[in-house]
Amino acid sequence: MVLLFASPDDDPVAWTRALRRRLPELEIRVYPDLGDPEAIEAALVWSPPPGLLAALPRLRVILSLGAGVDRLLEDPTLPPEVPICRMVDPSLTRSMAEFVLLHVLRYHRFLDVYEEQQRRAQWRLLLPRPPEATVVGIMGLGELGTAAANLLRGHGFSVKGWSRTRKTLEGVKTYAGRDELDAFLADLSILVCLLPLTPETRGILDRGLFARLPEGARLVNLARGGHLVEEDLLEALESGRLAHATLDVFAREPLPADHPFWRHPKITVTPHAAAYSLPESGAEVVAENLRRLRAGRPLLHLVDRARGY
Ligand code: NDP
Ligand code: OXD
Repeated sequence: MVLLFASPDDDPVAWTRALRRRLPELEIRVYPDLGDPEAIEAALVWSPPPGLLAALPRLRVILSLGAGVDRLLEDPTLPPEVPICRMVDPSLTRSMAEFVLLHVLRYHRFLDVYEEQQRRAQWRLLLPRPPEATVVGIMGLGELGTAAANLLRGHGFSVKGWSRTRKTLEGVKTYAGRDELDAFLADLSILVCLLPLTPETRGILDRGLFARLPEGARLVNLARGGHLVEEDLLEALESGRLAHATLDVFAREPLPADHPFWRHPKITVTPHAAAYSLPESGAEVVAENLRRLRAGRPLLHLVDRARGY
């Protein structure tokens, strides 16, 4: 079988090595060296150029190097019948949960306030609170949201979660659907977004939602830039409705150098760095799906195109 690897952000050498260890017979071609496109049956991709996958006439599976497949689905030329599998990998899940904990701890221990005080050379102690006094709400209780919720709960935070369909998670107050969104938001200290970007969730982090959070809440968006209405965030920070925001994902990536988020005193910017798949563990997931494809067995982590995730 021939696999095409195409990603501007992942190391083709490390992935090729890790895949070959598991599937020695696999031929791997690295974009842009396609060779004969007719021979390619599988594509392992992150942000492939639009039209690339449509140019592979015998493609049987699209394996996403990312957990989110919104960019893939935006390509109007995407072959409609080819199954898409997204990345679900222990190293990705662990690194995301760790990143959520990091930012929740940062807010819980007032580091954003102390950074601001440092800029003014102000020495002022804020009395620490116990973790259960900080209420963290996670939008999206899938692979990543569930792991983050469990890690936060283990640390003693009060955790709430919101998803499309109802979930039961020990020690986590769960809410489902738009009808329960207000109750989910009402008492949050920190809102963490881990939703997939779909037509239903695009622009969900807007003025209307911020108005339903307690005054002075903090926002952590680690999902997609398209979830956030940027002008509404700037307005909410200006008015004090939100005290601070941490953003890892943006409508345009890389974030343009002249974007106001870069220099905003109440925004922390990271470069889509929240979570990553280590080739060693990610390759195992990919190899398992290629074995399944060859054997005609059901593929893992299939994307429901109609749902958008
Ligand atoms: P999953 O598909 O496992 O989980 C998605 C969750 O979102 C599910 O709980 C789902 O509900 C919920 N959801 C979807 N649509 C709605 C809706 N309309 N209303 C309420 N809840 C909804 O995804 P992952 O956890 O693996 O990944 C989530 C996202 O994280 C990715 O799509 C990607 O955008 C982002 N990501 C960001 C990274 C980074 O480095 N910044 C790295 C990896 C991922 P239900 O369970 O009911 O279906
Ligand atoms: C993503 C990822 O979907 O990096 O953002 O996996």
